[in-house]
Amino acid sequence: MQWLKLKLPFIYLICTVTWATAWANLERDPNGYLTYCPCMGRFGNQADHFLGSLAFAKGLNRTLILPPWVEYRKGEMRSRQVPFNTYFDVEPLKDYHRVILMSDFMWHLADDVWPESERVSFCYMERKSLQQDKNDPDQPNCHAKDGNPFGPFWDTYNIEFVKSEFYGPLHFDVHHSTMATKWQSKYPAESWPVLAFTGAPASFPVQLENRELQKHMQWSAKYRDAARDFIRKVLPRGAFVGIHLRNGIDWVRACEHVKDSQHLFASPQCLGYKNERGALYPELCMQTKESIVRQLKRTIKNVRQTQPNNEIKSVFVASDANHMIGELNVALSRMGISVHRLPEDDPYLDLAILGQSNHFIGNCISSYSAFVKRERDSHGFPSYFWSFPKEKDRQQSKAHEEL
Ligand code: GFB
Repeated sequence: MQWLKLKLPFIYLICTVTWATAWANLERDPNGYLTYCPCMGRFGNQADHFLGSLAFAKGLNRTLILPPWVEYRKGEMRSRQVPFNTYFDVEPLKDYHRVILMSDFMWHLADDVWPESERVSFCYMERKSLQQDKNDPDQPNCHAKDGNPFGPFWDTYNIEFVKSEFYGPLHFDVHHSTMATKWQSKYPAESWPVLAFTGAPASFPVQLENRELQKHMQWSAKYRDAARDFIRKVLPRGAFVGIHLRNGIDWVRACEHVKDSQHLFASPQCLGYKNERGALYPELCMQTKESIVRQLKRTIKNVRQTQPNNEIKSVFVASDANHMIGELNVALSRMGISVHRLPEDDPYLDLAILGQSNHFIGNCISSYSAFVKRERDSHGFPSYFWSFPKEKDRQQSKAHEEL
């Protein structure tokens, strides 16, 4: 008891300092805030959009409100919102720009900064509602909460909008023009403390200039530890290749668009933003099992020759549908290589492990693969893409090298 009496003032001091620090961090930003719904696509798309939104917030010198990740579960009508920091740490983002978790903003600052009567939704131009009776020609609207995930997203924080604002023709590229100044003069923070966007204020795929912001997206301790444990406890000792096989039915359908496009989803990551490294071709999107096995064996042999001290011992497969574990085990067993996957589907843990592999082969068109590629680039780890360069081009350049 005596011990507690002596310590009480000290405990009180610690609590006061911790409390004061927490609140000091939540002081109102006089430069304003930016919030948006990551309403397009799944994780890869949302991550691309996140990097652009982060750059945009910095360009406008507004604090970025970190949105939760929007997830879709089979059989559920409404999206689930998962707090941003479930997967990524908040602190490393602050090395680049001011950010605040959406829950912190809503619980501690919204009443003061963004009272219910002043919640305006921003969209480029009128966004028609799917319910015809809601569309009033005299009162065009963003219908920011119309449909899934739009409604469930803002509902998570009990946000209702009282008005709409159309920001066109302004856009989000703050790298190549005086766009940031235009936003600031049209929407000064004093009269527009919060800009709330119906969708992400960013392009898809991620703008070239914003790719490097990936280095500020660092996995939360939970995912870092889980990835490390899997690598240590399940994979055999030695180097491993991480591969991403994107082959679900949605992907088969998406790949049909290759024939009428210059670019599809994340394809600029290998072809270049102006197709400077070639035109789109079907195998870049969907590969045959034979070509996957061929490329994997070739990669392993190359590493054996060039890095004899760090021989590849295993392959880790991440996939949304067919992991090809049987086929790959048969094909690689003679090379003394085992093939592994997670026991249960976990898109985030798959990503975290792929990020740590010694070598990575991904799908150039997939924004899910693009996340891994950017993360690895930020660490200087090597990555390759399935069927890239094109088999014919590869043979030509090999013949050229041999000459
Ligand atoms: O991330 P995402 O936008 O990438 O969407 P793409 C694909 C989703 O599929 C991921 C799951 O967010 C995961 O939920 N998924 C994909 C995986 N690969 C894996 C994997 O290796 N492991 C696990 N566990 N899950 C495009 C979208 O997807 O697909 C387009 O960009 C469109 O918007 C198209 O929907 C059909 O870029 O690959």
